[in-house]
Amino acid sequence: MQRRRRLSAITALGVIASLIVPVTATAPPAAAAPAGSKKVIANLFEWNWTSVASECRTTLGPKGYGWVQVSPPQEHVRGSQWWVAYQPVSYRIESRKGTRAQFKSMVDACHAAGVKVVVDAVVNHMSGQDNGGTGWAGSSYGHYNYPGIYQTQDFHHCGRNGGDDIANYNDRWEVQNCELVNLADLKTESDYVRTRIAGYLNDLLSLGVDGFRMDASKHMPAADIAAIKGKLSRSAYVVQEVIHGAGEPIQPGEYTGNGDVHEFRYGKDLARVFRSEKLAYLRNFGEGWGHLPSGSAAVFVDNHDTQRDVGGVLTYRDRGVYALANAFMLGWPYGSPTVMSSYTFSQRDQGPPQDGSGRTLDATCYSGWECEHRWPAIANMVGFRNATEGAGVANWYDNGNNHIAFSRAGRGYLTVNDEDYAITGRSYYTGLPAGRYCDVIHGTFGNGTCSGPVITVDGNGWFAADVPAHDAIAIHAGARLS
Ligand code: LM2
Ligand code: CA
Repeated sequence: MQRRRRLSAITALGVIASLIVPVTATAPPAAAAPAGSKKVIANLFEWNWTSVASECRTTLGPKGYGWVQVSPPQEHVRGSQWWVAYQPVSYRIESRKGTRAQFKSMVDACHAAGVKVVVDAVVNHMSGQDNGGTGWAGSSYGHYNYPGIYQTQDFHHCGRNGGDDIANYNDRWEVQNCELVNLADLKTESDYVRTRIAGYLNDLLSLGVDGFRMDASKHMPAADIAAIKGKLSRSAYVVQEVIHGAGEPIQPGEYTGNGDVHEFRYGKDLARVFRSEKLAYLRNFGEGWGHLPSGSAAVFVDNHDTQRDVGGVLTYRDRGVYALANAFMLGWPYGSPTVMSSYTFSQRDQGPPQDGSGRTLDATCYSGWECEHRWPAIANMVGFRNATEGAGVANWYDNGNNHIAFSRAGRGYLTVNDEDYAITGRSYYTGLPAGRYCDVIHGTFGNGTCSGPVITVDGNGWFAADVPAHDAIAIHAGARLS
């Protein structure tokens, strides 16, 4: 068993093939998680609605993801780049990703699969086109004129920096009242604008949506977001995008009263630990590192912005190490995790695979689309997360360097070896009930069987196993054979 795994685990390039080999999720859920305990979000960035619907049915539901995050659904400016979605032209649910009807069927399909839907809501601004134009669905618009929705009096004109653009992030007023890269900045302090935004969000709620990722939240005062939230027709999950900047006046902590807040330090710090520091430092990762309180933090290894930053976070390009970082995130009980799912790109602005008219093509995993959320080490760790929800960390071990291990009291155990050498001849104290557990990093559990190595925990809570270089072992109560 060990030899087989080591052979499959290491390639000439040092890439851990076994961590990233595609899996087709035909198995039933690995763990029977209690209701409401499925908190992991899959961010299917730029997937079209029909592809999201089928992914909910075939993979997200079966693998135990509780949520899917989808890209902005409103009408947007025309263009092949991905970021056209961040330039709204109207609030019609009509985009390169699909029609209103397709959106509605997607929400229904995801719900039927037990997956809730969080929508990327772009409400700080409209387009950034000086000359206006015609939107995806045919609406004509000007930079500060969106017929029937917003006119010039609904936008900020901060009168700074020549073109009204934000330049100084050390100035709170400027960050919230000037323009983010020329995007027409809405007067979110006005009751009319708040009502209009809430109208859009309520329309989405009427289609069954369960939550919102509030784009560019730092550029709206927390009180404006609170006022918009107060106009919603029912409660919804809210996660706000507030990128932490050291020393800046606007801090992520200001927004926790409205809901969760993205903790951007998490992915940055995790990348630094994996690239150039020691995994041993992770023993107090999260609040111990000055990050947001766990109950308010929404975390991710990378997102659609940070994966495009130069020299930044770990991404799909890092292959096996990226899988290990996600396995750690899912195993470690800090914050609420989102798993990124990308299309392959070679240039920052490059849009998703699309047809001649700009319509997004169906997502095809491992060809044009990375589908990180299906990588076995990541997808199977969602079951680990669900099975260990609420259990604290116990039995931390580290070798002072890049080999760590910990249990999730009574429910699971994860060991990550990011050394350049295998760790052999060791036993691990798990505190778990005796039994035969599926190593979900290398095997999928279903119908009482494991497609990979089986780990035997003895009557005293110990198991013996070798861990190859840059690899991991994970076992949990939801994937126990006997
Ligand atoms: C976000 N969060 O706060 C999104 O996560 C991020 O992806 C968005 O930027 C941004 N805020 C605005 O919603 C992206 C992209 C930009 C792009 C904008 C608008 O990163 O590059 O800007 O969307 O589409 C592009 C051009 C920029 C131009 C602007 C307006 O790159 O040069 O500004 O359009 O035409 C003159
Ligand atoms: Ca603003």
